[in-house]
Amino acid sequence: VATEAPIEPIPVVDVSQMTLDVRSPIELSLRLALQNGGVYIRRYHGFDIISASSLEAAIDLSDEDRFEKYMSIGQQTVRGFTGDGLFTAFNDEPNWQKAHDILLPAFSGSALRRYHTTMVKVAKRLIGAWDAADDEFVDVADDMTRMTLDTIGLTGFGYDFSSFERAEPHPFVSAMVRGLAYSQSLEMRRPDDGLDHSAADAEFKADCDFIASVVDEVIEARTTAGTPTEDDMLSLMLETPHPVSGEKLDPVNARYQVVTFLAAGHETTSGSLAFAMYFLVNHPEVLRRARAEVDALWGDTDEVTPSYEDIGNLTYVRQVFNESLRLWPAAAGFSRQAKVDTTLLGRHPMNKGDWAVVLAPVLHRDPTVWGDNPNAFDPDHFSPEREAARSVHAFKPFGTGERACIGRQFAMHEAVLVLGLLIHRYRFLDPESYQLRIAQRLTMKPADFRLKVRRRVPAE
Ligand code: MNH
Repeated sequence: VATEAPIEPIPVVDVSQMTLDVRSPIELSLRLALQNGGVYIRRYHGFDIISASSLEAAIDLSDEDRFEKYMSIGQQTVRGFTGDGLFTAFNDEPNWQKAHDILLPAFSGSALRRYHTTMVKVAKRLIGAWDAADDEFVDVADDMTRMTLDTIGLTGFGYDFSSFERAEPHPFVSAMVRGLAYSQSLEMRRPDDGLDHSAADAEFKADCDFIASVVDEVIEARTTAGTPTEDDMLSLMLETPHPVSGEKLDPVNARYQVVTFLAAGHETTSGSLAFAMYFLVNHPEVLRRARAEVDALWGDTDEVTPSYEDIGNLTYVRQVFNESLRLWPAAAGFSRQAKVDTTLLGRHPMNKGDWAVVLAPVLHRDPTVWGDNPNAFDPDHFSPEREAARSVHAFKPFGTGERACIGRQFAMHEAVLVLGLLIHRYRFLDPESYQLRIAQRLTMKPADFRLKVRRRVPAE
C-alpha cells in the first residue's frame, strides 16, 4: 500500500501587530504572499482571510462549478454609489443577468469600432495638453484619468466631462476617489476599535449624493437633446428591452449602471496606463522597440490619425501594456466564495460561503510560470508563443469567469491607442528619477508620478 505524502496545512500569518501602510496595504500582502508560496491564511485580530494567489490556487478557484464571485467588504461598500449595478450586484440579484444581457452589445466588436473615432479625438486632447506643457511637468496619472473619463463619458453616454479644461480633477472623480478610499478603509475597520468614524461616514454619504446628481445631469443631457436614438451604453440602459423578456432596466437600476460604467470605465484604465508609462520610461530598450513599431506604421507624420486596424497591428505596444498589467494590475485582485462545501487545493476544507482572495500581483509573479526572475519587466512574456504555452489562469488582471471584466477589449483598445500615439510623438524625461510608490484605494496607481515630455520632431 502506497503511503501518501503528508498534506501540509496552509500557513497562518497573524498580521495584527504588523505595521500596515493604509495607503498601500498591497505592499505587505505582496511580501507575505511571496514568503508563503502565494497561499496563506492572514489573521487580523482573530479574523481570517485566505490569500490564495499561486497558479494552482487560481486554477482551483476559477472552477465555476465550485466557486463564484465574492464581494469583498470594500466592494460591498461601493454599493453606496453603484447599488446592484453590474460590478457590485450580488450573484443572486436578478438585475445582474438582466443588465448583462442588455449591455453586452455595447462591448461587441462593432461597438468598439464605433467608439474608435471618439477615442482618437480624446487621445488628441491629451496630446494637446502635453504639447502645451512645454518645460513644465505633466502629472501622468491625473492626465490619464482626464483622458479615460472623457473617453467613457463621450463614447458611453455622449456626455463631455471636458476634463482637460479643468485645472483640478472633475468633482465626479474626486468624489469617487474619496469613496473608493473610504471603501478600502472599511476592509480594515473593526467594530471594537473605539474610534469615531462619523465624519468619514458622513462624507461618504455626501459623496454618494453628489455622484447621483452627476447621473441626473448625464441623463438630462440625453433627454433634452431629444435624440435618444444614439446607439450607446446610455441608450441601452434607458431604452433597450431585454432580448428575451422584453423588459427594460428599471430606472433605479439604470442609474446605478450609469455610475458603474462611468467609474469602472475609467479608473482602472488610467492607473494601468500610468504604470505602463512608468515601465516605458525605465526600460529604454523596450521603448526603442515600441518606437520602431509605431514608426514603421506611422513614419514621421506629424498629425497621426490612427485607423481602427492600426491598433490591432501595434502588437508590441500591446505586449508592453499586458506586461505592465502583469506586474501592476490596477485592480489588485478578485475574491471567490465556495458555492458548495469543498476543499481548496485538496488541503483546506471550505464550507459553502467561505471565500478566498486571489491577489493578481502575486499570481502574476508565480515563479513556476514566470521563471526565476518574475519581477523583471519583459514584454516578451507576451509573445504569441509564450502566451500559447502557458495556462490561461496565469494572467488574470480582468478577473475570472462569468463576472470577469466586460470592458476588457474596450480598455485594451483605448490603452494601446494612446500609448502608441504618445510613444510616436514624445521623448519622456524623468529628471527627478521617480521611485515607484503605490497609491491604493481598491484600485492602484503610481503615486505622484510626474514627467517632462519633448516632441520627437524632427524624428530622431
Ligand atoms: Mn473592469 C469587472 C479589471 C476596465 C467595466 N474589471 C472587472 C473585474 C476586474 C476588472 C478585475 C472583476 C472584479 C471582480 O471579480 O470582483 N477593468 C479591469 C481593468 C481594467 C478594466 C484592470 C482596465 C485596464 N472595466 C474596464 C472598463 C470598463 C469596465 C473600460 C467599462 C467600460 N469591469 C467593468 C464592469 C465589471 C468589471 C461593468 C463587472 C462585470 C460583472 O460583474 O458582470
